Amino acid sequence: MTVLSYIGLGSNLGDSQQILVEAVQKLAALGPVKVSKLYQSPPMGPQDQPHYVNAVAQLETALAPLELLDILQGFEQEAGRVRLRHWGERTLDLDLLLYGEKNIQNERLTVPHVGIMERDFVVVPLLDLDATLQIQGQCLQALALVQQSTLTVLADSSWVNFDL
Ligand code: ROI
Repeated sequence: MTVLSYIGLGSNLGDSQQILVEAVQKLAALGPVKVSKLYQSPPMGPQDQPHYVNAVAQLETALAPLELLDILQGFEQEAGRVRLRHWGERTLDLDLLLYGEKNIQNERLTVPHVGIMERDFVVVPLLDLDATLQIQGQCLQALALVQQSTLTVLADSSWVNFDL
């Protein structure tokens, strides 16, 4: 039994686009992966930090949520994850946004991810992957922040080469 999981990717330190490419290539070793377009996004949080590069990946997986979380945290460490301050700049963030239709709440993990509906840098790329996506009965497409998006498209969904 597999589920479709959605993973948010963000970086604003180092060569952010290359860091996201390498993260998605590692995800692709776990199972079938699709990616959203690649976006640039103004920082949510302190404004005196660089813009973020953001995307979302869809991973079809048989891994349990906490197994997947462990792997994502391993990938963050391998990318030399640096986090300078709360809501500040970071080398690589991999957030487990959605795991099928499941609601999960424990000490390590909240799914759907907290704040998902308020973040255009999550909602807009999710809609690239599934334009009909609903979260707890709410159509993402209908959210005001989709129309008022602050994102800039850096590349269409061909920004990762999966043939390596
Ligand atoms: N802001 C943007 N634009 N993109 C992110 O990925 C991001 N990640 C974060 C905080 C610091 C909340 N701000 C962000 O963790």
